[in-house]
Amino acid sequence: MDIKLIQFESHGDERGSLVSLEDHKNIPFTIKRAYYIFDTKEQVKRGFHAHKQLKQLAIVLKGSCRFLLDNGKEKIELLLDNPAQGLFIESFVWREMYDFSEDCVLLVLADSFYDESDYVRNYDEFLEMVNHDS
Ligand code: T46
Repeated sequence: MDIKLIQFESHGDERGSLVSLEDHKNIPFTIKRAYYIFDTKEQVKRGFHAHKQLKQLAIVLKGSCRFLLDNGKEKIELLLDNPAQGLFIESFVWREMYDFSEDCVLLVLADSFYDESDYVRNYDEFLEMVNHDS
């Protein structure tokens, strides 16, 4: 599966913690866009799509949420609850996000600008695309 959990160096001292994110150092691409998801209502599920090109890295800055990741062959469920960890997601990975804690703030860094034509929002279409060559 083309995903990776990246552990960031946390610069901590008696004042607290600090994590720094840098293109092509601890972020495996050039950051073109950042967005964040917060104030998510109870029982809400988000995502339900894959991307054709986009690479992204998700960091839960506060609280927690779960990701279901699916490459058409296997599925992995991950709990994100550590602001010093980033989940890198390559293209052609179906994602669903759920179990958002009330205080969850999910930051996502992306390697491209927003482009609706890059989304695959139909699961059967996604399966056809990833299983095309096998
Ligand atoms: C992803 C997961 C982790 C914009 O106008 N600009 C943006 O950069 C984004 C990301 C979204 N939007 C608009 C499009 C929709 O009208 O915001 C609305 C909500 O987006 P969406 O329903 O796609 O949100 P999620 O949480 O299902 O998915 C988002 C990202 O879209 C997606 O790329 O991988 O978070």
